[in-house]
Amino acid sequence: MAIQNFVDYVKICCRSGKGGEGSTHMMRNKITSKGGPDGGDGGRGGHIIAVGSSQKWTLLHLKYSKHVIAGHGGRGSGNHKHGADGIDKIIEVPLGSIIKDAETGEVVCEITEEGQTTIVAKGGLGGRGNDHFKSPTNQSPEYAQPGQDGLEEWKIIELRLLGDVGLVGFPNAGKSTLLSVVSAAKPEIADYPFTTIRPNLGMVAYRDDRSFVMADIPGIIEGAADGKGLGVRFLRHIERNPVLLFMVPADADDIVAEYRTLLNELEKYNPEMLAKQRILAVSKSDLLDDELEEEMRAELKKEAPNLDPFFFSSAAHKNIDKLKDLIMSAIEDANPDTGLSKGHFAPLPPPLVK
Ligand SMILES: Nc1nc2c(ncn2[C@@H]2O[C@H](COP(=O)(O)OP(=O)(O)O)[C@@H](O)[C@H]2O)c(=O)[nH]1
Ligand SMILES: [Mg+2]
Repeated sequence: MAIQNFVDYVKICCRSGKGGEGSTHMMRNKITSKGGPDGGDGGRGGHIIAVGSSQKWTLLHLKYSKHVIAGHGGRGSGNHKHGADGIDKIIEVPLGSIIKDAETGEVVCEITEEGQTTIVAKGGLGGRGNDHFKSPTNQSPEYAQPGQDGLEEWKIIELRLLGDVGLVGFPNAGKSTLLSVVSAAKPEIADYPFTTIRPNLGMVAYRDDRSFVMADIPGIIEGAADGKGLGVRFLRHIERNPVLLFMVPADADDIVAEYRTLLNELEKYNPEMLAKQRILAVSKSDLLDDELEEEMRAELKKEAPNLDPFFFSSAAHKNIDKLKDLIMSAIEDANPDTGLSKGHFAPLPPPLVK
């Protein structure tokens, strides 16, 4: 999938249908020349309805349809005939979509399940026909209600991938490599920053037929939370992951400082991110021999006694199983009631086509 096709944010104008007007018809036929009112009600205007679909992976299909418009309700007619309801407009959204009001930022709904439906903009009510307005003093009202106007509202749809553990690190930390080693996902990997230009999810098989979902997002760069670079756009994808795995490569100049910068960026983006379970891991530990690793541990301990970073190497497959244990127990700690992840398992995106 090309980058520009991975659309995870759209702003659309939802216009629901106007209700049909009620009829002011009076009954007339061969034997009744001056019958009473028999005008039917107008039909309701069409709704704009969002439906969750596991067949959609992005919001691309909504990117070029800025205006989403539902049909108007039909007018009522004689003989108490109800007007037809306006045609609803259905928009399919991927699981993990969040719909917000563009003006207030208020969350309208969050779609996480296949077939889940929500009315995003309600159609106007149909007007009532003259029959409803009969009274002892006015037996043949020539009045009927007009239909209620539809709504015109801007909505934002955001896609957040759902996973259990999110990888956080600068570009080149080895995030995508780790995902490719522990899951069947095939993320882009290369020795230059910003290889990963869209998020990747991988299902990681664990012991006893259990599994968790790992989310690899493009690397965070300093200033990401202020909107610099690619980083911030993707932070929302790990906003709901209960566990974050921070990765700093063994050849970093200053591991503790890098970790603090990452924390800082996350906090600037959303302070709640720091309430999650965190693991700090030093990746690419194959670059260190045992002696050097010990030295580094001792130094880190001196500098930040509480950090206790975990060393692993995807390339040498060193400590990978232990890392999985660590992640799984963090997921369990995050969701103590069930012992299982509360993160919904989002469908995996289709394989990359380059
Ligand atoms: N020596 C070593 N290199 C690694 C390891 N993991 C990843 N790399 C290399 O580091 C570079 C960046 O890796 P990548 O997974 O794309 O990093 P990302 O930007 O964090 O996703 C690539 O050249 C990888 O081959 C590792 O465990 N050891
Ligand atoms: Mg990557």
